[in-house]
Amino acid sequence: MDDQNAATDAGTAIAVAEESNQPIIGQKDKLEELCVNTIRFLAVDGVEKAKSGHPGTPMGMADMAFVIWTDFLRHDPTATKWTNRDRFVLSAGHASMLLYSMLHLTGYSDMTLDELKQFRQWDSRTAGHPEYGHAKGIEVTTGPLGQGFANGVGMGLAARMMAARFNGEDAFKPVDHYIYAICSDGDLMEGISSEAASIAGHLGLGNLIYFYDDNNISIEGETRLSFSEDIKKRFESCGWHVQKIDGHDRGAIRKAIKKAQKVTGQPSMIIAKTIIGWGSPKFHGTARAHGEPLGADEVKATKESLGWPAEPTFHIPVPVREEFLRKTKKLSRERKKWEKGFSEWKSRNVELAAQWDTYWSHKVPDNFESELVAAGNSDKALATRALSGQVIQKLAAIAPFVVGGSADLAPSTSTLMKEGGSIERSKGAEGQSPALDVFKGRNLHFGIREHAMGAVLNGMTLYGSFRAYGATFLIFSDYMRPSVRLAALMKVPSIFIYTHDSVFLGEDGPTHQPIEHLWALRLIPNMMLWRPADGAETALAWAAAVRSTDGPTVMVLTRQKLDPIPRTGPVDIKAIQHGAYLLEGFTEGNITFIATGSELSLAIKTAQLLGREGVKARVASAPCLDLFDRQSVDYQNSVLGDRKRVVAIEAGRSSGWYKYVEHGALIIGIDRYGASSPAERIAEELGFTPEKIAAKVREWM
Ligand SMILES: Cc1ncc(C[n+]2csc(CCOP(=O)(O)OP(=O)(O)O)c2C)c(N)n1
Ligand SMILES: [Mg+2]
Repeated sequence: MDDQNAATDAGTAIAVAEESNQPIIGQKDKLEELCVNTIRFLAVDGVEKAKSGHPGTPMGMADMAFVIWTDFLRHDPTATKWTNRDRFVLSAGHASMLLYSMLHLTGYSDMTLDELKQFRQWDSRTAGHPEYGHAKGIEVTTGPLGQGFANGVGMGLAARMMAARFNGEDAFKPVDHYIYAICSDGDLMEGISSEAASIAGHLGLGNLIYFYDDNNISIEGETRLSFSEDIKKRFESCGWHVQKIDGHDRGAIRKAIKKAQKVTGQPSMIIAKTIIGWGSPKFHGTARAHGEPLGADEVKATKESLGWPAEPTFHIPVPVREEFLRKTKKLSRERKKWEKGFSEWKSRNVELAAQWDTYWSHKVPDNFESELVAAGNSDKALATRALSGQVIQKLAAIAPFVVGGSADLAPSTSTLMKEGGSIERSKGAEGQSPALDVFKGRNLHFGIREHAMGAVLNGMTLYGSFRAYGATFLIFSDYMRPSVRLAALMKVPSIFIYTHDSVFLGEDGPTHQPIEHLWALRLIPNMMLWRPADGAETALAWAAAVRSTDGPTVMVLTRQKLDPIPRTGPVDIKAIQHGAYLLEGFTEGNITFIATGSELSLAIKTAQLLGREGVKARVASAPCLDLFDRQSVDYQNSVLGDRKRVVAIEAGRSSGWYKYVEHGALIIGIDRYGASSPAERIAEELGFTPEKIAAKVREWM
């Protein structure tokens, strides 16, 4: 049957089902029907008990989930970090009961029935949306729609890059798995999915097998209210392989997945027509089924209509439990087979095997920090973006698992690994997906797609083998804030590089000049923001970023050149790692300057100027306030001194500094938008010169 016929057929079948509301579509295998209804009613009961959640979507997706998880998804609940497992991303994360039920039914030990009963309650593993880290087997979440779609692309890209590195001539291929995802109308309405689909299609990520839960419903009602594009054409035009099926026909789902698996040079989108709230006599096919409990009467009616016992709730028939475990066991045998093949592969490929371990362990040399500090050294005035570029070249040499790219700004962000090779289509083959070999490259080209870049980085990082960075201008961090926040929330150590970090970028003007961004980013909990002032601080920011295991790093770098910070003798690595520290030669005085990044040399010059007038000032550099916050109060006091006698200087919003000083202190920030002009004039106008600051200090004193 061709796609068009299949779709028409699906439409007819759905119409019939809607009419009769009998489970007549899909294979009429009784046991399977029982399994699928178990998934449905776990969601119904979970939401009912919590009095909150989304029952209808799991009810509609149950057939897809059942087929994916029991016939295809190679996973082993006893080895949840198996590197070659298939990944499953529930991009429509509001359907979280679906995922929790699958984890429970397939035997993930920490997803007990009690957890299902604690859906959406304090401290349960079954949060409203399935966050990474809450329970084993949750690969990634989407609370904000569209993110999961793009995370999956990052996982697919990482898998391709690993395959290029390790699937050689040897008959055994260590990397040969898929990324399965289910996304929804909301995911596809969000722009991020278009960006991510565009990248995935461009790169021909044939390891992606995505389902679109095409149920015509979102919160406000039918999608005809706001969504009418041709999804098939949209994805085809992005280079995807697209199929259309009836999402309740398990035979069709199986066939479609098999077909998708054979398409190796294109990502696959399977558009599956489904009915939200399938089985509910009153609410099926309506927005009512989306986001509220069915209510006692409708639960009763639904159970009756599908021949399900009203009691007990959270009912799992014995044959269903057995069937799930039997099928999961069969799938997990693949792991044992893989382990055996892999250990033989290791003995045949000793050198590659050692590299493999480095990728997955992120092992760095013992003297990692000092090697990077040496690489970041410069006697001349250089921008911190350029110093970061020097450090990146060193990382390229000593940390093979570090990869990254930029949203079309690599020359400006200085993030290119010079010897890294680039993941791109070859010249003369613009219409074709890149060959696997190309994925050996380390430089990624995200195109001008910051939103997807953030989420792709998170997906790559979650994949496990890479420490990935993405770069753009600080102003455009706004375009990727949701991903930065999710990385922090889920403790994912992605690395975000933001250059052109202040009004001193100059002539591009206020649309490009960050003002509130430093504090806006610092407000995100569980994230380290570094704004280094010289090569040593930049190097240690990188070291911390690469070593982090429990949260993202944001690195904020200048466009303009900065005078080197006077340091005599070896760099005091420990001091910098405290996040803020007093500079040597500036440890005595009645007032304390504290500054970050480009304003540190300004603070030094001002202190020197005042020094000539007999005013002694201390100067503290604060490259990472998030780290400084973790130090003891005694240490913090030792740096800040009398908190009323502090002058804080930073080219951005001033308000955040009141966390560190008492009222009466002097904060020199920028609480207006910038202007288009050469940087020197901006500094003059906004009072960021030693003379202007010294004048303010004199007045304040
Ligand atoms: C970025 C973002 N905006 C809004 C929401 C709130 N929200 C959650 S589900 C939903 C509707 C989703 O419709 P659809 O994706 O079709 O899911 P279905 O109703 O079919 O389950 C909305 C607006 C969200 N989670 N993320
Ligand atoms: Mg929908």
